[in-house]
Amino acid sequence: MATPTRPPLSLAALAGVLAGAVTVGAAELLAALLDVAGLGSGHGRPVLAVGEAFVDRTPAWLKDLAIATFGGHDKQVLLVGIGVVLALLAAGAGVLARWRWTAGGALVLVLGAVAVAAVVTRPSASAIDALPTVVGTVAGVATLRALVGRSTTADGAVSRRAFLKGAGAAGAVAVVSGAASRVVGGSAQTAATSRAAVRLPEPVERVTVAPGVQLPVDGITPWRTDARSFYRVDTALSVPQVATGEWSLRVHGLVDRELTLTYDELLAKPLVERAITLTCVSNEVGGKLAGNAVWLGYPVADLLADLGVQASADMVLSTSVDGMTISTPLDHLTRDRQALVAVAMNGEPLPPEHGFPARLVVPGLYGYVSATKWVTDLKVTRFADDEAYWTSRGYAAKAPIKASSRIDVPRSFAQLKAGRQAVAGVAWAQGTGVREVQVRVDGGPWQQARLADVPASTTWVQWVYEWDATPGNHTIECRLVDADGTPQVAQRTGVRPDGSTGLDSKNVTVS
Ligand SMILES: Nc1nc2c(c(=O)[nH]1)N[C@H]1C(S)=C(S)[C@@H](COP(=O)(O)O)O[C@H]1N2
Ligand SMILES: [Mo]
Repeated sequence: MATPTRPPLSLAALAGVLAGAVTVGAAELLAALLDVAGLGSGHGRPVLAVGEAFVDRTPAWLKDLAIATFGGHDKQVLLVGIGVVLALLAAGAGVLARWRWTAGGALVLVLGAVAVAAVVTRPSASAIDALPTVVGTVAGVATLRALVGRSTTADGAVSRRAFLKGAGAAGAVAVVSGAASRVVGGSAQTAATSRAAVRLPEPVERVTVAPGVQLPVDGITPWRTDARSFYRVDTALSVPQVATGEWSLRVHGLVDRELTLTYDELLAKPLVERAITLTCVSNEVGGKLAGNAVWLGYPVADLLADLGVQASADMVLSTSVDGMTISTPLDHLTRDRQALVAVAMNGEPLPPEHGFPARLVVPGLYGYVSATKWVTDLKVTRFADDEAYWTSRGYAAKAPIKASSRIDVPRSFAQLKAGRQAVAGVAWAQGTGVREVQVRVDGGPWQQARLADVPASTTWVQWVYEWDATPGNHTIECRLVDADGTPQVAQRTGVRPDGSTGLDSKNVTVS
């Protein structure tokens, strides 16, 4: 038997993958240690940084497609994709190293350099955040060298055993460091502990939710959306974990007096409840990217009232801990006391996914121009001077929510029995409120649906139409008329640049 002087291809590829795993594991552990020591800024994790840099550069159409295809799972899909690409590249580095180890090592270095570039260009990252990736890359190169170098000794049998030993050791290092980084990365724990300790104050203004908000129709969207089923849209790949003790809100810019508010100071303000339906600009007609909750918070109008907002200002640029920027027309925030710096949702402190400790909630504007989660900074400014994240990515700077209505029951392609059938759903026109919802079958005359109660015009409203279904195939459509008497726009348009229009419809078969 010939004595191999190089490991077989498969083992070389495995060596590459293990070197990649050691790189990531070591970097994750070091990043977690730096964060716990208070030295890192929470941005030192290379895979997340690469993913977030990728999200920032994703063209809007691809982003829309990802949201439409994977919904709330778009992040997991992206991370799995990055993992697969990384594993393939790492295997490639192993194969290169088998040919010439410097070539394999160089590929690992290039990958490390890309990750470092992603890390240091994250908003609010500091130079020290690069350290974990640098150290991880060095560890990865060393692993590759040790594994490929070891098995190039003269005796094939011994070298294979030595390789497997080395591979086992590298695998163990990767798994243990990865697991340890989870344990050390206690920021999630600190944030969760501080959330559990929050005692919400009694609101000084309450929302009274009558039982009549909810129609007795099976399958209709509940009027109030549970936090767990509330849609989620954000660019952060890992949910920012912010403890109340480390949170503050700075208000500055075109104001006579700046202000910095701690969480305790915010909770000590007279807080009010508001029922507000949030809607995403990416929501297609008939889509599910809308949710309704009762929020508790401090009116932005009250917050700004004492600060002497200057006459030239026309916008508030809000920034979150994860670097998202959102521009909201000043007038929309101050003309009434509806817009909130919110701390709670449906009677509970905000869940981390929905912006704990605090977020903005503004009725009538799509989330990307209003609903900043994990908000820490409000800059009073002008549209002429500052541009927000999505505005520089092809979405409109100003985006009121377009009135829309949706059929929840029956479902598409439902098989129904002839006779009385409930057609029901929700409708929203947060600007004015919903006056009427109408239903038509097969393009016939518009028929009036019955509306449920609502505590405010800032929420969606449930509706139901009792349809006398006749045998055959039918198309059911709905539309709303807003409180000003304007019917919902029937013309179909896509979500970009400022929200979709068109009528929802369902095809059903009645027998
Ligand atoms: N920090 C931050 N806030 C954000 C976003 C984000 O990506 N990051 N997305 C916005 C968008 S596009 C929408 S539609 C709403 C969604 O809020 P939700 O996830 O609580 O439903 O949050 C807004 N606030
Ligand atoms: Mo959104």
